[in-house]
Amino acid sequence: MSARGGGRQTGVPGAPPPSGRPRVLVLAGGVGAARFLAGLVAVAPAAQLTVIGNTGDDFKVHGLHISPDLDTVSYSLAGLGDWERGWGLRGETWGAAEQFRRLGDDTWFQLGDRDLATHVWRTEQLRRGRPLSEVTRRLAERLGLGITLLPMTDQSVVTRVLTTDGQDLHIQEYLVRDRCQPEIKRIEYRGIERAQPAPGVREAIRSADLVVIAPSNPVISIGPILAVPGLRQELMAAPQVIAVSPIVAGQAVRGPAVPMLQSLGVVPSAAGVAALYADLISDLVMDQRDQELASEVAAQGVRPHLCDTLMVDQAARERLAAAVLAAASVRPVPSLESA
Ligand code: FO1
Repeated sequence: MSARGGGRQTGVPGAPPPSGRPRVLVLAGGVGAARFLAGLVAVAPAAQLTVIGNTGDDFKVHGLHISPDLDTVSYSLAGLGDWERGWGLRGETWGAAEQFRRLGDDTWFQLGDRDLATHVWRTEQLRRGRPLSEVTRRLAERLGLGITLLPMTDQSVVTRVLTTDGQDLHIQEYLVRDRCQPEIKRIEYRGIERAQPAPGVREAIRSADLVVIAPSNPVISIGPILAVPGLRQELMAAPQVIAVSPIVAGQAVRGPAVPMLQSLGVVPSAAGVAALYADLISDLVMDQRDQELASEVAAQGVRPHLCDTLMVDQAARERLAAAVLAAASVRPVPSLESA
């Protein structure tokens, strides 16, 4: 059975939380999380929503600090995101990229003109000495997100991919420049031992009625968050942690989760995801196409919930978010419905 029991029971299973406004915390990477969150805010407008975002993908381009996962979540909740591409802003233009190219700068990591303004603004705020958490709070406020968005840490943590041919790549070099081609030997979260949870992160976990691990890459999106010293223990004491599997029928919905899970010796399946999170989660929302894996998930002490997890449009995003809330036994659903 799973080690999960819920150390800090703030709600009676099945009953609405005492505050009336359920506090839902989501651990988020980029595109998958952004899609899920767009569904969640629509079906749970009364929830007090906090998102802890991965910063292991953060990157410097043209001297600017880019926080891709925080931006993907922000843009999508602000209604500005490009759903087709998955990252960046809708209706973007690329004049600055053209000029960078003329000037001889690398342009494999593309920054659209409007997106560039976010990075210039963030970099200047950081230069003035503000921590990333403060800068992210201001950005969320100015974009009118209506949720609390927290980076996992204010310290620099960089996800690096060590390859079998001896390369040591920044995650963006692996993902974007090299199109996930190099064979992975090991993945490291460099700097993680010095990282502290950003202000508000521990408090958000301690006060959450429900924690949801979004359908993000377990290795490069959720892994760095769980590796911030102390956070895994905090999460183990949360009343209920539910994950959504990003693996459907042995394939990642998007991105290189399959070779990354394999590099950890984890089977790339919903059952593998359940095994990876088994000490944290009580429930796994997994795709109905993986029905035959449900008993394997249950054998790990994790309750399986089957539904269509492919978020092809807003209706599908909302259906998945509703399925997650329905799976929650510290139940935020009644008060959400009456809101
Ligand atoms: N992904 C790409 O595949 N190509 C790009 O040129 C690219 C640029 C980019 C710029 C800003 C940003 O916030 C994200 C960007 N992404 C790009 C997405 C990003 O590389 C990854 O999808 C995430 O880091 C993984 O969650």
